Amino acid sequence: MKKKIMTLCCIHDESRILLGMKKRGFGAGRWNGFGGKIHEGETIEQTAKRETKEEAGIEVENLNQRGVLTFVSENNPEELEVHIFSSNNFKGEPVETEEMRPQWFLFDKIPYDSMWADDPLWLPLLLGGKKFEGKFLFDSDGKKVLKYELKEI
Ligand code: 8OG
Repeated sequence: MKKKIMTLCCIHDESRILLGMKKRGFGAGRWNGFGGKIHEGETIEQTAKRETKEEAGIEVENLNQRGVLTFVSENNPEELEVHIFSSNNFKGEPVETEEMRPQWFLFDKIPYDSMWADDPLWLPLLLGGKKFEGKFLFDSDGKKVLKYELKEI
């Protein structure tokens, strides 16, 4: 199976998380953290920092490694391996970019209905300080989680 390595950076403090509305491409119309595909010659941490700068205009410091989630879709031979990071520390002000429109959300107002279907399963673990790993099988249009395994590590 072909594997694509990606990052996702969740920036939060004790009560709020910074999400971006994806304006184009894969996941458009959904709120998400910031991230994307690893480039040749980059470390995963470099990818996480570069993508967050490109998508939200901020420079992340102190990345914390929180887990690896694997996503497969029915009828798609490609597997996505997403390395999840968190940070509560960045330089600059979040700005709207061509790719994303950032906005802060209180933890009890997280817009799960407009996020990937797996997010309500693992994001509470991340916000609760946990590390985790998991694997999710999506239906072919990427809307429903058909099967999953998730554990704290
Ligand atoms: O480069 P591009 O914008 O296509 O990257 C897609 C981003 O979306 C990348 O940060 C990884 C992330 N992502 C998935 N699947 C899922 C998912 O199921 N949930 C969340 N929260 N993010 C995902 O590729």
